[in-house]
Amino acid sequence: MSDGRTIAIGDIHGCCESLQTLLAMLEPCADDTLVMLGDAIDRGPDSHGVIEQLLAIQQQCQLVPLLGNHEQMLLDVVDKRMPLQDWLIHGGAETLDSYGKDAVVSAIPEAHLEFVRSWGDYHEIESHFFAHGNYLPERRFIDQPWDQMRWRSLRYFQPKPHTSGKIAVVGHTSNKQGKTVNLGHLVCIDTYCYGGGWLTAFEPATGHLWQSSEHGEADESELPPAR
Ligand SMILES: [Mn+2]
Repeated sequence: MSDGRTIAIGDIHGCCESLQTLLAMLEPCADDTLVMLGDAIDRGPDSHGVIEQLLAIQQQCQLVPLLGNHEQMLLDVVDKRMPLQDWLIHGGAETLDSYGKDAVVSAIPEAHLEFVRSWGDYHEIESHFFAHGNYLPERRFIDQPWDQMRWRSLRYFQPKPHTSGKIAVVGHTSNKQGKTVNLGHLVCIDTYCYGGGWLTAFEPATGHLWQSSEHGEADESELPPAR
């Protein structure tokens, strides 16, 4: 067992500057585990740079990247399970732009695709579990329909506490005011970075929050009480 910290990072969505600022604040060391909650790519300015940073940070600490629905779309397009156009209109166009002017899907290096393919569905620790979007409260983690849960917004389905008793840490449902949401049994840290909000990191063990923005701002606070 490592004595390091476990810290979740919310939806990055191509916000490379914010990720850089956040990592500088966290100063993760070899014993620390960063759980990236998915949607690292799409919509924001530099998905290419984000993937490069995530690859690089693995030399510094433990990285547990989870698949978001946007990585799912990328892989579905690459594997020809989804029309390209469906991804492009959901922020995939910005991702391709970050790989070069007029870049096409084949411009994405195989190493990046293989990396994304290695990402997981969920991660759990003693007290909490981590997933991209949502979950079914009565199902065991290994039995969850993660392909669907990656897409399911908290706006339409607010799950009851998970049967395991563990607290959920999720992203996906962006809070347009840039605020974290604490329901007690669920914490959502998608704070709308690409839309002018924050990129948020959250340490479940302490409730500490680190936030950075595309404008170079940085902030630290504690998770507000459950509402
Ligand atoms: Mn999402």
